[in-house]
Amino acid sequence: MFSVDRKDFGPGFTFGVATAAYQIEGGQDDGRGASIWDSFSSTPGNVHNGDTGAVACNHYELWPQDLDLIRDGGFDGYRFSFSWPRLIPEGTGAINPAGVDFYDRLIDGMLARGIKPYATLYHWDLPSALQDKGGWMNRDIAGWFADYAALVAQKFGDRLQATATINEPWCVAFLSHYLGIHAPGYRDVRAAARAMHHVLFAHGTAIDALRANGAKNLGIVLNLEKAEAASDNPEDLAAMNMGDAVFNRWYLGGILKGQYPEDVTTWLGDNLPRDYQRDMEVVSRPLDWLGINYYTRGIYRASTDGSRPFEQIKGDLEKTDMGWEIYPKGLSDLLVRVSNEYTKIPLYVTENGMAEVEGDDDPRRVHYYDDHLKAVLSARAQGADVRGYFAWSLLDNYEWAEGYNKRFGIVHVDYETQQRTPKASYRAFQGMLHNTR
Ligand code: IFM
Repeated sequence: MFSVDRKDFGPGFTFGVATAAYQIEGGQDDGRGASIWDSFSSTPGNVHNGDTGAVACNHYELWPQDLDLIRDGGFDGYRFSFSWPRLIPEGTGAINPAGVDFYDRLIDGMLARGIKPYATLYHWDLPSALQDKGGWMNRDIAGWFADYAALVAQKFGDRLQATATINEPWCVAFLSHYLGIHAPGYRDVRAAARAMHHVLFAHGTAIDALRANGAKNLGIVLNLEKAEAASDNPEDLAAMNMGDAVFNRWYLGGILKGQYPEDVTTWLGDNLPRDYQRDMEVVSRPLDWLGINYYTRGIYRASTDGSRPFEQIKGDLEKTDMGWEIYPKGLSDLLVRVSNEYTKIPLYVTENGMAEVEGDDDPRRVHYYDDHLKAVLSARAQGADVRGYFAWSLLDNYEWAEGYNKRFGIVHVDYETQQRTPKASYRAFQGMLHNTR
């Protein structure tokens, strides 16, 4: 059981669960095009155990029972993502009618159960045909993405509670083009610099396209980490400042102030697209809400060989199976910081949760959620306008480079039988939310 109560959050606060298309859907034979995660995951060495999302949780067929779980848990909303290559197999041009039908059924299924659809346009499964043209490194992606956004608004917009453009642009740009850990797996500063700008430029063109086609309640979802320094010495403090700039301030500053942090533009220099400044008005289009995904803090120190602007070290707090420190205070600190320094638009915690391989009894996860829900209450008490909280994730699912080895679900999935079994954490939410929807 949780120690917090639904009433503590006041009327109108939204509780939900989150997932993403490639991580749960499977269902690759309906005319869906290839995505960068299909080829990346089937290349040896990229993903734990060579796991791919080909079947995943087979949500493509089992969605009715998954939506029943959301309804029976008492959740108000379901945060899901559209698969771009399922809707437009080549990324641009012809539409896949079976893909449109699938999302029609899914959204209508939510509405029939009283669940509000919170959609994300892009949660990392870029159509391979667009990667062939440079993907996020190519400025043209702003147009391709806007056309895709317009299609989503036309087909589904009137039934969506809210729409986010991009999930976690830091991962799309830096993790995938500088650190090489996610598809397409580049380790190249120029590739990263281009992706860092284009992903936000495309976010802005998509906001315009969504609005022009009548979609309402628009936002973006950022993954933020509380940045801390390994020590008080000036080199470590400078490293922390740079880490914070690359991870947090690039996205917050660009989107909410129309300005990138100078320390990062100086570092990236000519690797940035020429005249990127002319796009900043589009990058910073007004939003209706901001989503924040929170998992842990980052501890920074000066790079030992001086080759990089910062290094991260492991802290000594209790960790999840991802090796991420459990640090609820970081969530309240971030929410308050965003509210004080960046924006007064409504904030949503669009993801929060922990990986742990346990059976159906997951007391550590129950505790984790309880502590983070208390952190949300603390942020609200300090003036942050937090309107909702989405648990990551409804189901155990495909954890990208970690494959099926890491389990984030509040519902256990047996990948052999596709049997779903609610864990204690699901029951804790159900106990708190029961009969309140
Ligand atoms: O599984 C991911 C999700 O796709 C994006 N946010 C972080 C989660 C846990 O790593």
